[in-house]
Parts: sequence; C-alpha cells; structure tokens
Amino acid sequence: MHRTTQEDRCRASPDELAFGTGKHCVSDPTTVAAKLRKMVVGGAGKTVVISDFDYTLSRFANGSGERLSTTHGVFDDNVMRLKPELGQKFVDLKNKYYPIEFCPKLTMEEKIPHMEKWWGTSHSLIVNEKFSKHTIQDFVRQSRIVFKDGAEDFIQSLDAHNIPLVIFSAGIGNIIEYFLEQKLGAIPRNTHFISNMILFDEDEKACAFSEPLIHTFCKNSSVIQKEAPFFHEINGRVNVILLGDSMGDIHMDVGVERDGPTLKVGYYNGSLDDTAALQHYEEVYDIVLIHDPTLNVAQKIVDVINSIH
Ligand code: MG7
Ligand code: MG
Repeated sequence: MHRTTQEDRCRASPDELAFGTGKHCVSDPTTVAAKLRKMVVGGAGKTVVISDFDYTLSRFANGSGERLSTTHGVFDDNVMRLKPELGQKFVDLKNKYYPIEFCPKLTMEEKIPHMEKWWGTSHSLIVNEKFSKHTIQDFVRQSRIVFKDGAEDFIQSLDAHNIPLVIFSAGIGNIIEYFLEQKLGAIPRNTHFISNMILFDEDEKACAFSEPLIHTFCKNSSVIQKEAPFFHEINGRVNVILLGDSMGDIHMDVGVERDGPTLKVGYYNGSLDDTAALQHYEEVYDIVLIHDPTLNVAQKIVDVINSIH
C-alpha cells in the first residue's frame, strides 16, 4: 500500500479548489471534498463563517518578516509611546506569559491559570488607567494591525451574500470594531462578535470588561451566550467554515447546535522546522495554510458555495 508522505499531503488538494501557489497541506482530501460538496448543496443560506481575528483575519508579519500587532498589542505599542512606565508593564506581561501560551511542554490545563492571570492583569491596567473610547480609537488608527490581503473583500462578500460572520476572539472586541469601522467605513450587518468587550462609563472612559473572560483556551461553547441577539440569525446555518491560527481556535464551532460539517482552515504562522507542530495542525485542521498573508483560500471556498445558487 502506498503510504502518503508529508510531501504528498502538502501537494494534495481537492479538485473543487484551485489553491494557487501558496503552500498548503490537506491531509485528507476526500473528507475535504465531501464537506465541500455538502456545503455547496446547502448554499449560502445554510452557511456561517466563524473566524478568529488576531493573525487569522489580520496579518502575522509584514513583508520584512516583522511581527505585526494583535488587538491587545495595540496597548503595548501606544502606551509605551505615551507612558513608558505603564507601557513597560504591558510588555513585561507579554514577555512573561507569551512563552507559556505556546510552551509545548505544558498541557492546556496547566496553561489556563497563567492565561487567566495575563488577561486579568492586562485588563486591570486598561481599566485602572480609564482610557477613553476616543483615545483607544486613536490607538487603533496608529496601530500595527494589518488586514490579510483580501480580508476587506472577504468580509464584504459575506455580507453581500447574507452569510453571517461571527468573529470569535480572545482579543479585545472593541479594538476589532474600531479597526473594521476605520477600514470598511462601518461594521457590515452580517458581522457579529464574541469577544472581550471594554465597557465604558457615561464619560466614555473604560470602567470594566465584559464577562465571561475569553482567553486562548476557552474559545468554545462555555463562553457563548445563547441569548446573543445574532443567534436567531445563525440558527439553521448547519454548515460552518471555521478560520483560525491557533490550537485554541478549533472548537469555536461547538456552541452551534447542528449536524452539518465544519470545514476547518488553519493558518500556520510557526516555524517550518517545527515538524511536530505542523503535523499537529494537519491533524486538527482540514486545510493548513503555511505563512499565508492572504484570505484567498477562504474566499475561494465561499465563491464555490455561492457559484451554484
Ligand atoms: N495577548 C493576550 N493578552 C495580551 C496582552 O496583554 N498583550 C499582548 N501584546 N498580547 C496579548 O488574540 C489573542 C492573542 O492575544 C495575545 C492578554 C495572546 O498571545 C493571544 O493568543
Ligand atoms: Mg489568532
């Protein structure tokens, strides 16, 4: 029997999709093709996109390979500029906890208390400083958050075809909102958020964060409030396109009760030498895109679904 090698798998792609020249892995093309067929039969009316934001809809690195910003990172950069002492506190937290988040030797259970501490401390700093909405909007304008190529068109095309987009982020939802408003002019009607939201007092100063806290390792049904107003909109949308870049993103669909397929697209931003990590991504994501700064594949999938009806 012919054993599929890593090389073979990285070349394989289902006939329905021409992925272009970007490097990608599909470990089980038959399953991907079967899921896609079901999604095409269901059409746009049965589809919902559930996507992570940081390093999924946004770019991981610029053309020179420099790391770009996450939504939380907006505070690191801007506060460092304005109030170096406070800025250093954000940076120290990142330096301490980021290696724990990605440590291959720790289990998820071992990491969770550290993540709660990181998010909790960082959010307290934001609330204690009482940043105004206006200041945070300015921070976003000056931030190093960059859309992946084609992200604006992707979001607009979902809206045009009435496909809901649920942005499920352990980052800061308001930052995503301001970013979308600044880039798209307004937040499209189809776009909804499950995220950490900064709450403002009557003077529009940050005074608290929404509950429950969402960190990297609790992006699942436990933090989805079923009474969210958009839930009626995604009811009956049995086919899910899930976009993520981390291991914590693969259960974002479990809050949605249904029996249709989830096509999982994973953006791998790690080292190419880390074959264990890459292999792990291939096991949990249907399609793994390696160092892909575009949304071409996600757009292709949506185009295929829309092309039939
Ligand atoms: N992330 C989480 N927190 C912070 C923070 O305070 N500063 C920075 N720079 N990054 C943070 O979108 C989720 C990602 O945001 C990062 C509290 C984590 O690495 C997480 O994966
Ligand atoms: Mg991410």
